[in-house]
Amino acid sequence: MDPTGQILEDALRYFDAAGVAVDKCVDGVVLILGLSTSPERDLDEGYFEGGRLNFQGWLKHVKPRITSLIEAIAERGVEAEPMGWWGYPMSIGKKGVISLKSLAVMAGLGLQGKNTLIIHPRFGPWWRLAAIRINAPLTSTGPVVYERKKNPHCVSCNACVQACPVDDLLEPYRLKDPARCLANIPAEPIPGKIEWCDRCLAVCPIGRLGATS
Ligand code: B12
Repeated sequence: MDPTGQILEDALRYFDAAGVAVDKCVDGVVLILGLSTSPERDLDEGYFEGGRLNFQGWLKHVKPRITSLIEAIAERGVEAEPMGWWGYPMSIGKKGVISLKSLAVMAGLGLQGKNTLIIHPRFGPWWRLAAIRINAPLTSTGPVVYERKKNPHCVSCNACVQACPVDDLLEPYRLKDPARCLANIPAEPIPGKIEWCDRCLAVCPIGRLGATS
């Protein structure tokens, strides 16, 4: 098996989906990883503590997988490192935004839906993305360039657009004003626990919350 195939095989031991993107903003190549989220394995579980965001779900479920995968790749003599915080780049870096959604499209893992999220054929929007930088000339698994391609699943559906409580998806496929999105709302009765809005995910007819691997 070629090095790309070997590393993808390693990745699929820990994640539900994996692909390679080649982005000029990144030295080396990017291994994009997808993991489904569910009430039993809630990757979004998070708290506000002392004004800071604590992503418990990611630490519990993604960090150990990233660590094991990097070890497996190192055993093949290939250098790899998580991008951002345990594979979750949070913000704009020196070389521009590391957009996991764009990289997932470039790696051929799926297309954005009208709710802007990458839709998985089985999990729908209920999966999260992570990235590892690999210092090896792996082959891209997708169309290489990011294209604004409409999702065939969304052609005759407008459920997410209609469900958004702040009308932020009126121009589908992009958030009109990201600051208006009610993504994370600190909630009661567990003080500080984030109660995700997630209405544009909940109404998506593709996949369902709880469909884990
Ligand atoms: C900042 C951020 C947010 C911000 C702002 C989001 C935004 N769209 O700007 C806020 C806090 C609002 C947010 C909310 C959510 N987020 Co968020 N977020 C991020 C983060 C850190 C960066 C995203 C970003 O700024 N991208 C740049 C923007 C400009 O890209 P974009 O939204 O795709 O916009 C492009 C398209 O609109 C496109 N476009 C324009 N017109 C058209 C037309 C067509 C036809 C097409 C196809 C495209 C297109 O052009 C834009 C520029 O390229 C990423 C992690 C990462 N580093 O990638 C997670 C990430 C995107 N979020 C994610 C999630 C899950 C959410 C939430 C569901 C909350 C939650 N439960 O976690 C909500 C969903 C809201 C929504 N409907 O988009 C996941 C998405 C996973 C997936 N399956 O796609 C990511 C990848 C995190 C992860 N590790 O998995 N998020």
